[in-house]
Amino acid sequence: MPANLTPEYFKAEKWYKSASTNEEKILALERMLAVMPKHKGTDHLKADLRKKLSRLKDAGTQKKGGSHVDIFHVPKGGAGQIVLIGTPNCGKSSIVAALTNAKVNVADFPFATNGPVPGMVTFEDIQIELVDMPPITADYIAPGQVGTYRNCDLIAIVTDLSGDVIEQFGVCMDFLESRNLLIGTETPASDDQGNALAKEVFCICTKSDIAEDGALESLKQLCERPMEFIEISAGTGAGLEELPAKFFELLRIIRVYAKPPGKPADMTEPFTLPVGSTVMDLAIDIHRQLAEKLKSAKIWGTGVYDGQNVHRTHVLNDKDIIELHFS
Ligand SMILES: Nc1nc2c(ncn2[C@@H]2O[C@H](COP(=O)(O)OP(=O)(O)OP(=O)(O)O)[C@@H](O)[C@H]2O)c(=O)[nH]1
Ligand SMILES: [Mg+2]
Repeated sequence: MPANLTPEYFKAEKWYKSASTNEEKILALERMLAVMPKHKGTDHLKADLRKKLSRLKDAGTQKKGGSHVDIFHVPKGGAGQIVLIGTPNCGKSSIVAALTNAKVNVADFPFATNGPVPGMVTFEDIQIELVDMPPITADYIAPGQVGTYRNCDLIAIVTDLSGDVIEQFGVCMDFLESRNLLIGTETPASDDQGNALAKEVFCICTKSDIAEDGALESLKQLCERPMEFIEISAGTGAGLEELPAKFFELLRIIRVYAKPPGKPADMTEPFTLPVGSTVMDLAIDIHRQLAEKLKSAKIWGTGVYDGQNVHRTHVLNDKDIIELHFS
């Protein structure tokens, strides 16, 4: 056993030993490799873990199609996917019920939800996907559940302001941290292949109608990382109206409308792109091969005059209208 292995490493090793699916084992091994101190003494162990990892990955690709369905794989829909995490009975399903048409199970007993349920939230002219999830506790998380968080765009921790917020928040943060899901910790945000592992996180504080005095303030004080806390009540509807705009802002996306030359822009179905995207990124999003033929672009929107010619590196803003010309 090499010296200098850290508590973080042992935590990941414990996760590996308790993992019940190959997919989760892979994630745990990746975590072990990511947090392993880098020095000569760990070379052997590193090689060993890499071997295990590649064997598991091979097993995954060789598996014949058929009976196994991963219920925690939620295909992405809409302009972005936000997945809820929280302890039992904290109010997750009630939020999805209030904002979407999804059929979720709201109940006054814990563990009422046993699989992911996606719903669509409307924000102005786009749809954002919100996924209800089974609860987690300090000791239990459904096998494979981590996969939904791994695949999403944004994670929302739900805390019940009428309960022990510090305990609930701690359980969620411990889970996310130990699975390498938090952006900005010392561990890398992506794996060896450059796949994103870590996610942005924010917190929805619900049941404000029956909140304990000072619950939200104590939670904000406790949280060491910059994080958005949004207070709502699914019971009375307080704060719910502002949530879709918040989701849009936190997903860090923009909407752009494509205008065919000589015709009005199609204002019904915007393209959605990450903040910071350029004219060229839009062209690639429309059609990769066509993008190579991009000759010029005209824009109507923020910081430009109407119909201004812009370069392919021009950074787009929300609600810009773009006319692309191809050669
Ligand atoms: N007063 C009040 N009650 C709420 C609010 N949101 C949810 N509840 C109640 O809290 C209980 C649990 O709500 P759910 O939405 O089912 O909680 P959950 O987090 O999905 O629970 P699990 O699926 O078991 O993890 C239900 O009895 C809800 O009616 C709220 O904003 N105010
Ligand atoms: Mg539920």
